[in-house]
Amino acid sequence: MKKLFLVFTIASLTFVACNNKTSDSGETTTETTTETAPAETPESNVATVELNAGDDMKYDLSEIVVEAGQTVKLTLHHTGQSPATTMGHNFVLLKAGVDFDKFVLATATATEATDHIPADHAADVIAHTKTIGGGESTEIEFPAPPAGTYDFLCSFPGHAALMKGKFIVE
Ligand SMILES: [Cu+2]
Repeated sequence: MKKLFLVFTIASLTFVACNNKTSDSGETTTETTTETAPAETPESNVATVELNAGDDMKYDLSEIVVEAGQTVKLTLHHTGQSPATTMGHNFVLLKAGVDFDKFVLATATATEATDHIPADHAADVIAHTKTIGGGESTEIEFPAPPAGTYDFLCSFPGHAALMKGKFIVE
């Protein structure tokens, strides 16, 4: 965004400079010397992750790999039709060292109000999406944690047995 603004500013300045020139000479040659700024390098610092889950209670990825230092832009798509109240899905990324089974056990009592994140385990979570139903999508953005292997899961009650995977930061 900043870059785009800068390009715009340069473009504006160029335009002003050209304008002065033409008014000096009195000519109205609209020579469009669009001095193109160097092409913007693709945002390699963003890891785009598309994660799907349907009514079959499965993610389509069991492993997500990103690079340290990247910003993770993760979109979760619920490709099924069931509502969030009966077949809700989310994406929860746990901190390193968190006891997976203990966390899952605690999700049994977590409610929709907290997106099925157990309140007393909120500190175990690096990032999570909201819980969505069939046909919905949700997106989150977070900085990749330090290099390592992390657990991710759907914390809707009973789902983590099938809906889980490894989030690897290289
Ligand atoms: Cu789920």
